[in-house]
Amino acid sequence: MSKTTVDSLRDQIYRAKQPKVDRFEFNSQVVSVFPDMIRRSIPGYDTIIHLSGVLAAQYLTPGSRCYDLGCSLGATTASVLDSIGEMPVNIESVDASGPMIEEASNRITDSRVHFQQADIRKVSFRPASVVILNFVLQFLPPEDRFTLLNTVRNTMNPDGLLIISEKVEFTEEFDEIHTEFKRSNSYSDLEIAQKRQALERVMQIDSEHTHLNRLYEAGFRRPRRWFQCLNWVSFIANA
Ligand code: GEK
Repeated sequence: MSKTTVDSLRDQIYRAKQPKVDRFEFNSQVVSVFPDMIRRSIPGYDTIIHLSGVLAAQYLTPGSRCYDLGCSLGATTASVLDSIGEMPVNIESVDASGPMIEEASNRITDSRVHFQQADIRKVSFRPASVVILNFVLQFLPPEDRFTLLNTVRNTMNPDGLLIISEKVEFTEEFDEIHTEFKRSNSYSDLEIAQKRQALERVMQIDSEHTHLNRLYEAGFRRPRRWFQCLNWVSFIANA
């Protein structure tokens, strides 16, 4: 029913010294190395993606809907498909980047999945049992985050599940270990520094406290952390 591929080129985008480091964009160059880039940058990425599918499957029933917001190449979408077997559901996988959506649609062909190029702040949400935001809220302007979560909450089915994974503010110690993690994955200090510069102001992280409070205020019940690896965290909450 579905076809997924996970191959990717090695990320060398920031390997050479750049005269001027441009603002980071999810363009076709990033798409070509994305699976390699994200695995070498986010500790715990594979576990979060795998478990997102397992968690989603607990809440999906035949005919229900799941949103994968900021789906990139559809890793989370593929994990949900792996966990639900042949169950007939609707998966709405949304990303603002044209090159991401184009490549995701090549990688995953399953009649239950609908890929859409759109800004997640402008989606007309329909009732859903599961909504997943894996590493995307941190790319929205902070002032837009509450409105999105509140809209999602108000359109979800009662008791539905929200999964939200992010980099969060923790101690400098964890930041330093994260840098060591990237070095251990063969990123040089120049690559790490240039990528950090490119992401400045593009990716703005919150504290765990801000996340949990915002989820309560948006109307979610029992927001809770189910995973943490250094400064990377995943929360779940119920509608
Ligand atoms: C994964 N979830 O593999 N609307 C829609 N998409 C957006 C927006 C927006 N306003 N802003 C950013 N994006 C994926 C990984 S990556 C995380 C998510 C990372 C998209 C952007 O185009 C990109 O594809 C994705 O959010 C973030 O688990 O690269 O660190």
